[in-house]
Amino acid sequence: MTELDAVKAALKTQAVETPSWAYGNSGTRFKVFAQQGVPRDPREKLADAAKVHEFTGAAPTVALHIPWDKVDDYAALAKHAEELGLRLGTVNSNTFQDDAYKLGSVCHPDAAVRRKALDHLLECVDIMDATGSKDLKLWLADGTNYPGQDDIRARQDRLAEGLAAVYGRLGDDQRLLLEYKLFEPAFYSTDVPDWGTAYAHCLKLGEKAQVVVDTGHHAPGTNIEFIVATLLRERKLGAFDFNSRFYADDDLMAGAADPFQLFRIMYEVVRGGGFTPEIAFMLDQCHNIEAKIPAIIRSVMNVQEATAKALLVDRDALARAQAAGDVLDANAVLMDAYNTDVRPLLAEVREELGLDPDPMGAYRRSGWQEHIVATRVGGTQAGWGA
Ligand code: LRH
Ligand code: MN
Ligand code: MN
Repeated sequence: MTELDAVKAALKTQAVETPSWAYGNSGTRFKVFAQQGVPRDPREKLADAAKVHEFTGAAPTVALHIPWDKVDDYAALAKHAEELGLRLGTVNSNTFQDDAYKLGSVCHPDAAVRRKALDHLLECVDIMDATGSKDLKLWLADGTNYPGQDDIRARQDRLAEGLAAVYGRLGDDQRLLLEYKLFEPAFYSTDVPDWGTAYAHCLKLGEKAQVVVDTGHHAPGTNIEFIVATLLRERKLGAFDFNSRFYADDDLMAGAADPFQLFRIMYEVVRGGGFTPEIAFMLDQCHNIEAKIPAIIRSVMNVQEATAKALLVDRDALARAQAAGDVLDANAVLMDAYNTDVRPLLAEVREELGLDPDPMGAYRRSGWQEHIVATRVGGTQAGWGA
């Protein structure tokens, strides 16, 4: 096999999970802009996700958010996904949209609120049992707004206790994925603000607990690829939430704001042996002003392009330049790969998979957008941003 064939073979295995909520209406706290043809229920979200997979061949799973995707029968929803050529992926918990959670969820000072949050998290594991999902993703909106509002250490103790209870409920093949976020909605202290805190909790919990890196959840200038390299080295990287940011947690299309950063991240993934199904490569974004399905197709393509470039890095030449201390050559090897136009290569990969080489054009020509606009009235909101 030539090196190029190996790159192509790797690209054919790529799977990007799309989030159910990206198909719904969304916005900012200022305004949710309703679009035409938006799904009215989880089944219609899956129908749109199936189109993304049909035209990219690289989006076989869909993440759920509970209760945004609440249904009576989760096994039936999983079966429906299968009929559409999809599988249900990560179950995302939601302990941030209930009045009870004003002062937090599993870190709340009141034991009754902590119990309510824990019950929800345990219910998410029940749902995973029904859907066959492997991963439970926890993002906690817990924190405080004012110094002195609550005891920072006591909140960590409550967090550890809550996480341990969820961890104890996991099946052998299930994982707890802990997502950190620098700030928001709390502004003074956040209970899981960074990878170090998430890592410390996951380390204590055990092998089935791993960290989620959401690319939008860092301070400007943070070297995210360093975090990725470190977590991979410690076998504690569980998943990505890909999206783009200019300022804060903007949730723009992955690879739109800083494609070079996405390349650097994917290079560390490839370098660290992380390009495997063990790591969930998920999108976590919303499309407030752009058409949703094509935006998700574009995002999947952006992840594919960053991955192709990362796979093209001449690692032998890079290792030689690094060992020789040749700073300029080493940097040039990396930049050569980044500056390669991989679009023709990906078009070839798609053709070899029996797909249209141009997923955006194929979607446009498919008539699906016209179909959903004509048949769906009153689309659902993604769940937040109102
Ligand atoms: C929090 C977050 C988390 C949520 C999602 C909707 O900002 O990234 O992953 O579940 O947004
Ligand atoms: Mn996220
Ligand atoms: Mn986020």
